[in-house]
Amino acid sequence: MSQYRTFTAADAVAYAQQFGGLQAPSELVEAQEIGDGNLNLVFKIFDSQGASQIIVKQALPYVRCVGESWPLTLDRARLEAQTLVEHYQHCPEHTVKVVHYDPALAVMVMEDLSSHRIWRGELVKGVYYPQAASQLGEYLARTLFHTSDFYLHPHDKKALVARFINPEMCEITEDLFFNDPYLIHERNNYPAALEQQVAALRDDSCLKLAVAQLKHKFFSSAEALLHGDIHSGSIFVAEGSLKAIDAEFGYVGPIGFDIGTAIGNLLLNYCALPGHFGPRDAASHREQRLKDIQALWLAFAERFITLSRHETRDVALATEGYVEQFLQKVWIDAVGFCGTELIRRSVGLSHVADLDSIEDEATRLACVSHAIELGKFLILIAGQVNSVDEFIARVRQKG
Ligand code: SR1
Ligand code: MG
Repeated sequence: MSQYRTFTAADAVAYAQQFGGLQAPSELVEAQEIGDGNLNLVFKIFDSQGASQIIVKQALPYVRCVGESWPLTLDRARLEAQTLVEHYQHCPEHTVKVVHYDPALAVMVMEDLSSHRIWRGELVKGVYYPQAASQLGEYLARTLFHTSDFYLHPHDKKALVARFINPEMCEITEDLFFNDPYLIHERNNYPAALEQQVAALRDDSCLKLAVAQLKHKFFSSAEALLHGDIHSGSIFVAEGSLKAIDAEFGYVGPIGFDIGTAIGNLLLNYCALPGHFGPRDAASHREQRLKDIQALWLAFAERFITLSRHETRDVALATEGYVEQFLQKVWIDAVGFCGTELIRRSVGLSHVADLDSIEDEATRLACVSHAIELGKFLILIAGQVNSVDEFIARVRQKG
């Protein structure tokens, strides 16, 4: 901590010159702070021609979107860099490349993805990337399989768990996903017109039991090194390309959490689409989202099974039929976690642009209300949804 100082734009340029690994570092002349997330400073570093070359990201010692009243560990910069480095080893095609990181300054330098765009923004605009969902499934399968007990020696797996202990970031997820929406809490943020619907979440004992089970799983199920926050704002896309960024919530947790968060964000977009395109034109975009969800799960499951057939090292876990049984449990977890993502993004502290940017107030209310109801429904029926096709049928059933 002693070495830590908050970077200015000039500091970021000097740092990129020193650690960016570029051939002509002296040509880096300018930095623009472009961070629009909830937590960090992000500088884009430009050369004298005005071309962006590299990114410098620094963790602040507090939650940026709240302020200094909510202090937050700087160790998250190390956890983010190490998670991305680990994931890059297993899936370089779909993980941003970290060039350098420094735990004391809580800084990392990474490849510039200016040729890509944030997936969430594209989904809101209705720009379709037909390969993105299956690429995300591929990323999740390869990173999660290779950091699980299927692949790692038990000693290495336990060392991985130890290296990625991430209590403060996990606590944010524990609170925002599994506590706040089901309590009266000052962090919650939802329209007054939805008070009755939100109060019904607090009063639903079956729902709260199901959420307790999911939270317990999040606390205690060390299945693989998760990204930990794999929503559409943590993903860059370009034609035929997808890259995951922003892994500061990385820890060894339940695989279904990453899958459920990813699917949940596609569903949040699904709920928001009538607010951007009107009910009639939204229909075709909604079909794309459902196709995306199917493609994501099928790509994930197919790759995970293939990897397991060829690369499982543990003799018991290699038993014929075991991986399929395991994935069935992951799927059920994913449906439940997906429901919690829908609810916490509608009711809690941290929202999504898909819903928040809907201009017409009445339409926005209807879309948010749909997301809450769909989330609740999915949490309650998770154990009865046996396949992704059934999931899609259930989503259609809810409007
Ligand atoms: C206080 S952090 C709020 C949210 O932002 C991050 O992107 C995570 O999704 C977290 O839950
Ligand atoms: Mg993030």
